[in-house]
Amino acid sequence: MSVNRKIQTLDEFTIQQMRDFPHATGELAGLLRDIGLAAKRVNTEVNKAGLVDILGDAGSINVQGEEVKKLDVYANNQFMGVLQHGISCAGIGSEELDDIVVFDDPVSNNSKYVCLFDPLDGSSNIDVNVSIGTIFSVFRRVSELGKPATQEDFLQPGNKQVAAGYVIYGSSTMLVYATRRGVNGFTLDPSIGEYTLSHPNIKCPEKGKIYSVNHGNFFQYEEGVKSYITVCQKKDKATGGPYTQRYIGSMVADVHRNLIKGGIFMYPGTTDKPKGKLRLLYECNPFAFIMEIAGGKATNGKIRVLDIQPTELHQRTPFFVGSKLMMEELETHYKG
Ligand code: AHM
Repeated sequence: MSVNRKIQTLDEFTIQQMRDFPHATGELAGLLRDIGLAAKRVNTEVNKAGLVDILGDAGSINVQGEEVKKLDVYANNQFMGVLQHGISCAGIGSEELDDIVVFDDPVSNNSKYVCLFDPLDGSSNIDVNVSIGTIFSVFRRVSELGKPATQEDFLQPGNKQVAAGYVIYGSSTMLVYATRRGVNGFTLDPSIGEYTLSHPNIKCPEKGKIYSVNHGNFFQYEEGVKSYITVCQKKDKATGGPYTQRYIGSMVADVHRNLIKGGIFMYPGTTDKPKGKLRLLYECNPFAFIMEIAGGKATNGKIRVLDIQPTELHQRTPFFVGSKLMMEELETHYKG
């Protein structure tokens, strides 16, 4: 007899997915569980962010006698800690750290995955109670199992990602992750402390009504980008314009909204910063992967983001991501 389960937790879901692959080792499920756990801890601290003046500023000592860390350092340590002490990850790369951290112990050296993450993206928004997030990307190692992971494991193009996802600390906390099988979203139910499947098989609408870009930089964008932005603002039956402009300045929140509702997010290069601001490995690759699996597109203005061969850990890239038809319209104006 099979019981009809209405609620499915993240763990139940990943185990269910494993059952379809009899040869799966459970390492990826373990990795996602570890990420989910670290995110719960970060979520607890993010929710208390407004209390920081009561509990003590970064650099001071809190009531428990512990040093109060800046939230992004705290988040970095939580993710690094759970992955290091888990059994599914050979090493990490983090936006917070200059270099990769290879765990190099007998268990980790036999783990087949490495993980890259931005522990707290949009952290400048914490002070004003705006949604922020964690972004992660998982690669299968190319180095020999049984030995420590190497830089090569981390510098793989995004099309080699095995999974990618994000956690949004918003009006509710959600973990969304993609594998080649689909994109699924789980909302944290605070009453049981579990992520439960709330957004199964997310598909990005082919076309939306939202464009997200930092307008303050408008005069620094290339002509093609300006031309597309102008199209977004025009009343036009063919495009469905004018679109609505929405830009939080917290990428996880901006792209999450556009993924669900349909839309386009752009962080182009500027005359001051031709490569833009966003990091290929920690921000763009994961969102490009998620969006493509959901049916959307992601480019740097010239090529698919997922086809960029990274040369350094912290490299930046212009980034355009969103609904398929809106991205195709952008391409008619801007070829990088
Ligand atoms: P951060 O690493 O300082 O948090 O910056 C990343 C954030 C993204 O979440 C967001 O899309 C972008 O910076 C906003 O930048 P800008 O204020 O230049 O528009």
